[in-house]
Amino acid sequence: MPFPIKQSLRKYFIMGSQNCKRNPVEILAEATEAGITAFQFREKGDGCLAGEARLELGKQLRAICKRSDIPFIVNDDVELANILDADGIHVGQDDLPVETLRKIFPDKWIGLSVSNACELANSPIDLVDYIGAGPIFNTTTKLDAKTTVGLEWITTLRKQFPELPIVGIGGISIENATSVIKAGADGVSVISAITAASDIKEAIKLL
Ligand code: TZP
Ligand code: MG
Repeated sequence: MPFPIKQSLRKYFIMGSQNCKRNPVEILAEATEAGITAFQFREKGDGCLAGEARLELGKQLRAICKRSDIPFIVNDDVELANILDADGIHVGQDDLPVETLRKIFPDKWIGLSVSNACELANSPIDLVDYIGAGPIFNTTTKLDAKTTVGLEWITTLRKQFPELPIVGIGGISIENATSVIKAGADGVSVISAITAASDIKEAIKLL
């Protein structure tokens, strides 16, 4: 993995076509020009693409990341991560176990969502490259999001794992992003702060 992980987590953009009111390829192209530091392809939820259409979009988004030299991470799909030659895969607590994933992908980044102490206790943190902590704030983007955990969750994780790459997620906006960093996160991951912005470049600059 040629990318420095903590720097890559700084402005981590997550998107699938279901999050977009216009062409996701254009949105990602603008976002990379504006300085996002990593991208996750998360084609998931109401209205998402499947099959060939999903793969086709994935190929285009992958190509943009390659051109812009930022890591391309696939959400929760081993086959897609393989086909698209992703730099990493991000999974939740109910997805394929990290132990299994690590065997499949000795060299790819593995990101794991961790939302509370119970999940943390059951997570093989030594096998993951970073964790996604949240939802920090209320979000309407993910309908089945877990209970909002607040900035305290980041503070707690940071105390316990001084060196672990941590990215905050959930309801992060231009207005509250700094508080996430101050609480101890290495970066912020956002969907709607970018996809719903009237001026994507300005939004990313302000983030
Ligand atoms: N996981 C926890 S909250 C969330 C995900 C994928 C959605 C984040 O979207 P937004 O629009 O940045 O709140
Ligand atoms: Mg998942």
